[in-house]
Amino acid sequence: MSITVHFPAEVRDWIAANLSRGVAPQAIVNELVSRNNATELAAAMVEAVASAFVHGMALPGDKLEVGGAPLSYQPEPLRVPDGPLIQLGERKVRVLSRLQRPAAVHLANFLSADECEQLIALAQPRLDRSAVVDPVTGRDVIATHRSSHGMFFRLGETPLIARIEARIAELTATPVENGEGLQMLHYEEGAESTPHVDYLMTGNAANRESIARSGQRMGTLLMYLKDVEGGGETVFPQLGWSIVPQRGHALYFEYGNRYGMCDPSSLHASTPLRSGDKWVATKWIRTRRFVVRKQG
Ligand code: PD2
Ligand code: ZN
Repeated sequence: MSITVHFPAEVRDWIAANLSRGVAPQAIVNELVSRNNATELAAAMVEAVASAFVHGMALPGDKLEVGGAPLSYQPEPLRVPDGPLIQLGERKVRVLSRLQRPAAVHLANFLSADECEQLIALAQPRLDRSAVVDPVTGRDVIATHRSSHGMFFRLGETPLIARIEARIAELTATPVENGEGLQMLHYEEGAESTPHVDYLMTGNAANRESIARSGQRMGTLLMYLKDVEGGGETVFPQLGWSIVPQRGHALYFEYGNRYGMCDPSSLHASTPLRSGDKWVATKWIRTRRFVVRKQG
């Protein structure tokens, strides 16, 4: 049996702040118990906030169900058409494999060799250390989970980018405008991307504002622009699945469902590059039109 209790906003925000700082959930429960909360209630409050973080959802409101079944992610089928070949404009893309959870498809011939080379040539002079939004402060910082160099193109910045973005929109059945600017990543020997999810965690104000502007991220398309010599594989550690980058191939995975939850099984990484270099273009797709944050 479950009961519904009042969940004071200040307690919820205090739990959120501690989880964001990396305090262990059990330590937060212990602290709440030492402040005269029942153990079951303390555990339910921490679980509710932690579950919202893990599933990329808004923090709970002022009512909390104690003793109910925990929320879990309900997977939905990928938006990508069935079959071994997908016609995208002029291009026939070949399906190499599909996965149910996270919903994913591995494709060959998504980009031509010439398109890969042109993307690299356009990005090369504009590379910088990869910057991300700091999960705690919300400011732009150098990504600590990534030791590659990167840059972003604006939406439709060149005819080539516009053509590729139209292809992505057709593959994913989402409007071009829902895509963030194409991100280019260049990994050199030793560079990696440590395990992370691409959807936005709701523990900081910058991410919550970004979700309010553009909706949550719901899918990622990784386009491999070059074969790798050793290492540099995209891995899903919870599945033990690894994709070896090959020029022109792409990996598309979705992690958002109709209930606004995100799939924690989409945790992924890029293993350290052992030799040569690696080039990847990433398109993150939102549930609504992507609105660029005003600098200020
Ligand atoms: O380069 C990759 O394989 C990779 C792995 C994980 C890229 C990203 N994440 C990303 O751009 O989000
Ligand atoms: Zn990623």
